[in-house]
Amino acid sequence: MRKRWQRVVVLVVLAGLGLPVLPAPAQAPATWTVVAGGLRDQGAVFANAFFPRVLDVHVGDTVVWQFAGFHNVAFTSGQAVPPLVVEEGGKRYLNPQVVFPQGPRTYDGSGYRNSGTPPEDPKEWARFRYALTFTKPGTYTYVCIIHGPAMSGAVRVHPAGERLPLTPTQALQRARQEQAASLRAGEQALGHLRAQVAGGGVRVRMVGDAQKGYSLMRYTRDPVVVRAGTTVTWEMADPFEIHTVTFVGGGPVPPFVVPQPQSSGPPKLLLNPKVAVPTPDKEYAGSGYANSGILTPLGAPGPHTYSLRFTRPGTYTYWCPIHAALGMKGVVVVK
Ligand SMILES: [Cu+2]
Repeated sequence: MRKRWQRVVVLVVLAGLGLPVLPAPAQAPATWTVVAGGLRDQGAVFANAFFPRVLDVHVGDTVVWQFAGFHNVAFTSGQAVPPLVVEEGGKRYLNPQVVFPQGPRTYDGSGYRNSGTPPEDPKEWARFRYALTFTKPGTYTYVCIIHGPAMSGAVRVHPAGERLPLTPTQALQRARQEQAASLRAGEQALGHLRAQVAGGGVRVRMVGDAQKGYSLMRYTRDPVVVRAGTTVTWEMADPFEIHTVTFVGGGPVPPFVVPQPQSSGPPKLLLNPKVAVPTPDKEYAGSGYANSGILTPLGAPGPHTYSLRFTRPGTYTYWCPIHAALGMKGVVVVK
């Protein structure tokens, strides 16, 4: 007992001299990398996951998200996740709380932090980064609001000096392995992406896999060939994405988002009604504009399907304007 008191006295004296009393932190703050998404086959295979999905770091460390797709990184601290789309005056806009950066670049487990999204052009994605420094130990989950709760990750922030399972270099290797596995699984699915004959019609499924962390930005590998009078039904089977089925009849593919400049601040990002709102067509006779409107991911409120009966022989190309930059189009051949 006396010895312990003597030690305290010595420490207090040392502290008074300005000498270091506590052991110095084991290491300087480290920087870690998380890869957001991934792309393969000219954008046909799209990884919808964070790699590594769980990352262990020390308090004081910084995590840098490196983007490989159109995603965002949002920490909500247990609060409700902001919606991707907001309505105003009968129009729908992308939520500025999602598409623009929010909050300071440090995080202690409270408040809202958001990376914002990269520019729309896929060529710009790889340059986009988001850095966040973690100032308090804890386990923090985050989500990509663009792709919903199926695309989430976690950062486990350990107290200083605690042993971590991986170094930053090893964690990045793990990230690359996980990303390659997701993209490989997507590529395999792409290999047998075919329409199915079902109940007198033909079904085209828009595919994704929450477990394996990918979506396919194609409808079918090969054109869908049907007889005149056949109904084709497109069906969402993807937990992450929204798509449309849009026949443009030789016209241009309309943009999904129309930026509206404001007198001050960032533009408002209008969802083009031409893409977002369905046309009433039940049949397609080979010309004009026929559009499904937004088909929503599995697990979200619908619509999840769109049907058109093809009445006239011809070769018809259709698009998903949301993913046109990734080459998402398909062909129906009517005989
Ligand atoms: Cu799409």
